[in-house]
Amino acid sequence: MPLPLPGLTAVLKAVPGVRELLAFARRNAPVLSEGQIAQYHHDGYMILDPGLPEALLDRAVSDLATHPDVVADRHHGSRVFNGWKVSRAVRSIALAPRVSRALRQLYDRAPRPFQTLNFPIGTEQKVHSDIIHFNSDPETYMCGVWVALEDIDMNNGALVYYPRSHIFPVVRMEDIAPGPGPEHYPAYEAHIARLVREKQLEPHFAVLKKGQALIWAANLLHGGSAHHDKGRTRHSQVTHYYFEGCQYYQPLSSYGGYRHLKLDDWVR
Ligand SMILES: O=C(O)CCC(=O)C(=O)O
Repeated sequence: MPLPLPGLTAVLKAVPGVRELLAFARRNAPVLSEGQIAQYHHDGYMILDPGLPEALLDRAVSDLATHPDVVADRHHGSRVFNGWKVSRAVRSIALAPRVSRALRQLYDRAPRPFQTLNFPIGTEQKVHSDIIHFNSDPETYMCGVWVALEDIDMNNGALVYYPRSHIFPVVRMEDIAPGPGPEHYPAYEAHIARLVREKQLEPHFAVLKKGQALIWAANLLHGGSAHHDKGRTRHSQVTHYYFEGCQYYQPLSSYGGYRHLKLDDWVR
């Protein structure tokens, strides 16, 4: 005779605190296998399906469609900075539970999303490591999660990245220029381009289906590849995350012993 499990479940759920406990367990259930975690740390990136509803992805695009930063003077650098402040869909993507759980598994600390960027077309941004912009103490507790808001292929500006480049020594502006200031950025880009050439790094391209995400480690070299088909869009959202319990700072405006700290503007 089958056990009366449905009835038993209902009885258990009626016990005070059990529903909350179940919800907590669901929220914190692992989404990555040990193999996926090892692959991420070995290669410096992983592709994840964050399980975001298509309607949410479309809403993020339509919410920002008339934003002045992407309407007037559209060019490959066009982006909406911190669109989460005006679009609940952008915010929901940045706070996606599956992404948060995956990041917690990868870093063993709670992720803290600190900015969103929404791109209507490919950035064609030169190759760089995010550490030049955002660092933490302890180092490398930072990552980017790039979500395709439409299908991405080799003609509409796929993200380019270099697997395993995250294990190279961190390049600081002070290593290649007289100081950390942003005015030396072209020299930094030239240095990284040379590094890629000299080490004969093999580019990979984030050819992703709508809704897929690429997570990259803080020091992974990446950029935007050529957006060949000018008649197409490349809607995407990148959210940058730090992790709890660190000091967060911006190296390009940190001089000598002074650190330009990231203060309280977390995605929330
Ligand atoms: O989306 C892209 O093409 C580049 C994005 C990027 O490099 C970044 O967010 O750090």
